Amino acid sequence: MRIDIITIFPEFFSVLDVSLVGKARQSGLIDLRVHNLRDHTHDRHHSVDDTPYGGGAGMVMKPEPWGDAIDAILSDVQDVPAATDAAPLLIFPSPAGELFTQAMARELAGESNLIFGCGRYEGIDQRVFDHFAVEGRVRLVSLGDYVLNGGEVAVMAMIEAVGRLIPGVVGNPESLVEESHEDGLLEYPSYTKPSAWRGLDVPPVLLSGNHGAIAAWRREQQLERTARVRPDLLPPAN
Ligand code: JEB
Repeated sequence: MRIDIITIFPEFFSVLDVSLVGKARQSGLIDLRVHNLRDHTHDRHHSVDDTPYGGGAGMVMKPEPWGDAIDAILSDVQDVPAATDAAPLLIFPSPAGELFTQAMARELAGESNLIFGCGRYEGIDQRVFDHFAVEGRVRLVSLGDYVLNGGEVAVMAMIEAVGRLIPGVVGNPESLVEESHEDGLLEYPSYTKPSAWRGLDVPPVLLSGNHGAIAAWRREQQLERTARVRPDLLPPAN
């Protein structure tokens, strides 16, 4: 999968050199490129923002650098005809976007080419989304109902969630299926050695060797936890 990121803070993304995504990049499973939006400014001060039409607080990102940065990536992607069938998907993190979920992560993991645009200030001029939606595919996506200062942290979360679903990135595919949200419930609690620690014992059923009893206990824990912490995830009781 090829992933392009446009940002005014390219240094944020140095964390993607490490851990799982870092290994996937080294092995060639993920081709990740970070682009500085300021490289696509043409004025002396490399301006990326201006005051909002209609007034209001803060600044808005100007459309021209975004248009030029995205055009440059799109023509570069078209020059390298990989196994790419569909057009690249443009994703803009936004507090006004649709909610990012595990289901969306699965959809995105099936794409061959993602382009992430990281806004700052009060966001990006609406015409950038409208322009690229005419010919291409554009999605505004929100991490959740809280306010961030820009799209960078949201993009890192999305790349981590999508990256681990790409075949070959996570060592054990079983660990993908067992996890939170893949079956619509929260995870069961996990324990490792020692069996007694600071007066707290591992639940005896886990030491019993009775695999049926262990599976039943884990399912019960999942249901109890989900009902207590995230009742919204349970199917309606009627
Ligand atoms: C994403 C962003 C800003 C109003 C207030 C602040 C670009 N879940 C999320 N919360 N906030 C963002 C997000 C996601 N995804 C987010 C992009 C930008 C916040 N801001 C600051 C914009 N409008 C600028």
